Amino acid sequence: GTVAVIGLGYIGLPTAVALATRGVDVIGIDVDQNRLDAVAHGKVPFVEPDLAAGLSGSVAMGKLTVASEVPHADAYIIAVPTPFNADHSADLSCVRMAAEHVAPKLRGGEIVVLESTSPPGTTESLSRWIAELRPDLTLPHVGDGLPDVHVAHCPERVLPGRIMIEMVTNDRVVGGITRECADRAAAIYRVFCQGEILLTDAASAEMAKLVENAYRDVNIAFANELATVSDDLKLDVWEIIRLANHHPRVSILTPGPGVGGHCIAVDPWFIVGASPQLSRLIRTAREINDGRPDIVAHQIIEKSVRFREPTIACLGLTFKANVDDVRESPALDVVERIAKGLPEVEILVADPFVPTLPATLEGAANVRMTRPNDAVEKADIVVLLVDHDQFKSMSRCRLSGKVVYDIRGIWR
Ligand code: SAJ
Repeated sequence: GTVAVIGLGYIGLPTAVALATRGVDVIGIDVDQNRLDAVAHGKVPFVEPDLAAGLSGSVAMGKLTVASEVPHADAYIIAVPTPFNADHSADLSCVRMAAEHVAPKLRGGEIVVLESTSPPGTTESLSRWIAELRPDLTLPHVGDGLPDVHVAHCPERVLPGRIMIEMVTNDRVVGGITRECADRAAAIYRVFCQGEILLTDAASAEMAKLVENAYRDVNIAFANELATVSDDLKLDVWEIIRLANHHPRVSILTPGPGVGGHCIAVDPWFIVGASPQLSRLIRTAREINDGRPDIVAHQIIEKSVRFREPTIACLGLTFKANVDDVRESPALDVVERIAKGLPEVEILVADPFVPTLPATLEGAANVRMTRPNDAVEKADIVVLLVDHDQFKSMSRCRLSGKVVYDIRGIWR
């Protein structure tokens, strides 16, 4: 059968390629015409290891095609963004829009899978939306008999930078509105997933996904709080974590400038939104991680004002190492704050994955983009914000005589 993948982003495109390279006929749909054109030419619109070969191969073989309108297909995978609103509630408008485009094409017998990370109850809403749009079809509601159209949730859990590996090797949670829905959805993922496929109900699958990212957020918040507290106590957080991690049951994560990306900085809010009174630890962790860029920037600004006309090099702008993604990047946030806090100071930014100055820095008259080595050479103060491999392997002699703020602890 054919699979339509709606949304060719960081998750949809790799999923489309994973299916197409294994012989499934896949149609990719996106609202962005530039993205469709790129994919139609077998070109990856973002940096992700191992995606390019699979994409160009499946396009050349005719297994992956693109369309700007949702066609009829036997299965639909919805992988659209689910950001949050200013009040941290989930913005489900893209899921709703996908439902509106899929509903008219249904004939009965199809499976619709939501992959987008969503608050508990969203898959049930998706099913109801389609039912309202297509009163002629039977859709599943909890406890119902056999529906015409099956609806399930299969949250993605791949790590950017390792998507093509993890998509195959990770275990996968599939939550159906009915058991039959889960079984049908699981059949799609068995095509490429070598991990275990765990069947459950839709709301549990939604919550499990949120919990995975909240777990990581809470643990990173712990590390970041240690960094802030250690600084206050004039202690070296890296030394303390190194020592504590020698305990057999302690494994503290790495502090940094904060938490970025479109997953860990977002998903815990969906739990807080669903149960605001009771999610105290999860909310606090979010606030600690969101507050980190300001704390880091302040430390650097405070210490820099002692210098006369210093030049500051800021290394790294992406939200984490070895990716080109600056969405919700705490490193970028820190640079913006330093640039505003020290308007007279020249700031040189460098990131091997970011070719031009991101839009949010364009207005800053004191910020310039250069190559990493040039930035370091000209600088009095070096601020390391992202642990890219290229920075790790940078020769230490370049740093001698400079004041170094190694926020990721890679040069210890
Ligand atoms: N970070 C730290 N210290 C650490 C680990 C991470 O400061 O010790 C920061 C990173 O620099 C980055 C942020 O946290 O700014 C998140 O990075 P990440 O590598 O932990 O995770 P993501 O956002 O790239 O991907 C996560 C993964 N979730 C988990 O590991 C539980 C991935 O498996 C999910 O599929 C993805 O979210 C998603 O799409 O939900």
